[in-house]
Amino acid sequence: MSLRYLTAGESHGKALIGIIEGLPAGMKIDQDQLTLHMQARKVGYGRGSRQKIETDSVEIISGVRFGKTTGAPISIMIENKDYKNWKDIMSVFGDSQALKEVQVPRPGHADIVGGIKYGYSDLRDALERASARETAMRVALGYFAKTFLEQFDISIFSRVIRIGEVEDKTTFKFEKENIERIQKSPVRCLDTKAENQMIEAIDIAKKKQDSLGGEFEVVAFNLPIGLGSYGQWDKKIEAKIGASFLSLNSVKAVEMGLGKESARLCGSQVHDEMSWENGLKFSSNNCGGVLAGVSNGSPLVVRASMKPISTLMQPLQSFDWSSKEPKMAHVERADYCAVPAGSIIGESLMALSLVDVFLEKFGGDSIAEILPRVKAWREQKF
Ligand code: EPS
Repeated sequence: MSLRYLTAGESHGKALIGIIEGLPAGMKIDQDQLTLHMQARKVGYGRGSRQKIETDSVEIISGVRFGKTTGAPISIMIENKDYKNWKDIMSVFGDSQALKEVQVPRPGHADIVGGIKYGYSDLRDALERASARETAMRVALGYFAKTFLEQFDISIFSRVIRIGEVEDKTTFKFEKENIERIQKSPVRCLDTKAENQMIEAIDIAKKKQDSLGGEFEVVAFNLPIGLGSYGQWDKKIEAKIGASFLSLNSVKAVEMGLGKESARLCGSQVHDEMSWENGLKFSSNNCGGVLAGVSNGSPLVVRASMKPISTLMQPLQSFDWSSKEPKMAHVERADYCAVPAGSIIGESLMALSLVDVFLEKFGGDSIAEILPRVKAWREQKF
């Protein structure tokens, strides 16, 4: 693995912490860009009130000096602004006896498996770390990965293509107008008709005190051919992307290119025809930019499906963790739909996976060392 990263922190604890290691020296880091990058995950129709409390400002602790990476591990911190309201409940020392413990696990959440696995009496110990608050840190780490890729003119965009039953069937063309349209949309949807229906679907779910899932698409443009490898299972781009996207809270399925649809079609309808015109050309991109674990120069297209949020204001049937008597599930403040946020997180996950395969191929200690290597690779003649 050429790039490693770790996160720590609880949803209502003092802060989230992240470490990213493997990025070269000499990369320009801009605090304003980082702040802007963090805002996208906080917005989106269907979010709960927590986002009004958090600022998600990132403090860089190490690995950056005078606005440039040094090549040392980068460590960063995001303070949880909500912590001041949870100081007693999330206290590092003392005891929890006097506090109200979470005793009724929510169907679909980590509460019960965490409780059994770690032997907690207060199920809050499970939900605090399992919470999607952690994704704020992965997005912050993703800023460094995206910034690295931008040095090589690689850009990553995302959009929402489904919320519940509502689907946006348009294809995404890499055009400024489309990108701006998605960025302006409260549900990050390209098609205006679908956007209105998605908003309506979220409103209905909220009214019914229910939640909604959906699907988002992440696309990376201008990747060089030859990233990843079929030489070993864990070196394939699909393996890295699959693991990373499936590790995102609520994600239940990940597809690349035509994805599941390819199972229904004949080979002649699926495989992208090729030609050589001053370089490799494909007549379509059903494979989603990857052949046998290796990038083929077409846009890398990934779609992920998210299940609905598991905290329901109208709770489902569960049981009391101490008495084992039936009881309705624990209710706590939550989002109604987090798919627009999911799409933003997906961009960072994609960036982190791609930097890993990129460094495996072109790795070096400084940007200055890597740039000519990539240029020469891109310009080679066959
Ligand atoms: C989450 C529950 C909500 C979300 C949270 C993820 O938090 P709270 O319980 O404090 O209302 O807002 O997501 C974030 C805080 C975030 O920044 O994304 C959960 O249970 O996963």
